[in-house]
Amino acid sequence: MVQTSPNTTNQTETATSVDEQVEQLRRAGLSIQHILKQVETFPIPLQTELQNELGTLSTLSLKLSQRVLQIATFGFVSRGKSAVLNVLFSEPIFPVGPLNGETQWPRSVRWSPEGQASQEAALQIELIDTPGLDEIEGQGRAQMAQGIARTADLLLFVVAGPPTGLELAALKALRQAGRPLLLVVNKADLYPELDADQIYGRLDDPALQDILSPEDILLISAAPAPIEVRVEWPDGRITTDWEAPPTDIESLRSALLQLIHQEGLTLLTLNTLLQIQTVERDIADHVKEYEAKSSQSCMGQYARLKAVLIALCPFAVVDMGIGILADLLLIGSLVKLYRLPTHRYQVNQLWGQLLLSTVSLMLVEAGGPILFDLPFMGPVSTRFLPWLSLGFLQACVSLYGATQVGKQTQAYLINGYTWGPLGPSTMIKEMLNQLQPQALLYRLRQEWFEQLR
Ligand SMILES: Nc1nc2c(ncn2[C@@H]2O[C@H](COP(=O)(O)OP(=O)(O)O)[C@@H](O)[C@H]2O)c(=O)[nH]1
Ligand SMILES: [Mg+2]
Repeated sequence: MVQTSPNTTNQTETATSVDEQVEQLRRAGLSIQHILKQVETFPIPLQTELQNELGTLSTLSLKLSQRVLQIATFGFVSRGKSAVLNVLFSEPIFPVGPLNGETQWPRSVRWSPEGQASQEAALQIELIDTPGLDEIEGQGRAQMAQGIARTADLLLFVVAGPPTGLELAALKALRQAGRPLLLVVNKADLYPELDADQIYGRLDDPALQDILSPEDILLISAAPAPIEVRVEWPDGRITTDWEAPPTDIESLRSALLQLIHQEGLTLLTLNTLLQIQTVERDIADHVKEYEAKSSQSCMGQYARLKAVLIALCPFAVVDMGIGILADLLLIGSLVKLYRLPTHRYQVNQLWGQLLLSTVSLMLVEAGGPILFDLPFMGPVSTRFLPWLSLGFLQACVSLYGATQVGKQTQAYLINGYTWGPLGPSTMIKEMLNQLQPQALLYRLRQEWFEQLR
């Protein structure tokens, strides 16, 4: 939970020490290198298909090595998103104005907050300003917002005074990105009576109340409207003048500093790992597709060969031998093809599937002759049909068995990939288990656990 006191930025309050957080960040970097090395061993056409994924991985790798924590603003037009970032950055870097559309496209700037806890834990902060959600037309607006929200580490949703119904709907849509969120209520100078609890009360949606608590609702005035002041001159003249009251963003600044100090490294590492996990799943899907459409699809080849040999061979014991051998060869060649690290995860299901394939073949071998009342004597013409039927049944059962073994092996390999010692899922699970209930990230813990499969 974000507290607003600037004096509570104490690293020892977090469950994981700075050293551990730095180590987790380093391991996340290694996880990317590991995937890149694997992809290098893939056939060239497959590597070409993976250009987008490789591009994302190198961006993530750079983000980790430079330790860039991205904070993005979202909200409707003229709520003061640009003004808030300017005050944080202490320079008028983003255009601000009463006219709609001052900010036409997303822009970002690096911010180095003073007083970072230690050199070791220091982070670079990238502030990202976006156009108003209601400025860009339809599809483009949703895509732009979702695109930035999915990659940014922290989202600031800026409203001016109490959020409107449309703003709450947009906030809910943004929440789908599954990123930590703060609700920034700007222009508080115009609403002196407003407080965080009142606004929290307006979030009548459990999905929003789950992720936001009153402490995550920050009332600020980034560029308070000038107020009219009466000036009494020594000669008795009275005139009026306009004076801009001082900005008040202290609650936001201290909440951000606290978050950066206490959870910054974890936030960066965890968010990057979640993205690595998505990329890795995409890569696994590409490999699966590539394997399936390739004329040398080993799954198809082994399954067909197994079915033909078993259907043709009249000896039950030999059939069993062929069945087991073909399934084992299939597993072996898939392991080789995927070049994925094997891991004990799900290995029991894999052996279970192999056993099921073998037992079903055994049942057909034992029950088939009785089922078809196989004639061993008599003219060939009367023996042909029952034997053909048995062969067909054997072929179907072995084909089905091999396909199931193949699919289970694929699932096992892909899971082994992401659940290996350097796999993102393993690291995400470890980090989620270490989160403390008071952390902002803790609110998303359950959701992120559910994404692990
Ligand atoms: N009264 C008041 N006006 C503000 C405040 N912050 C920004 N504004 C004004 O709101 C208008 C829109 O600001 P801008 O930052 O361009 O909004 P954006 O479209 O959300 O980026 C500008 O005229 C600002 O001066 C504030 O705290 N109080
Ligand atoms: Mg703007």
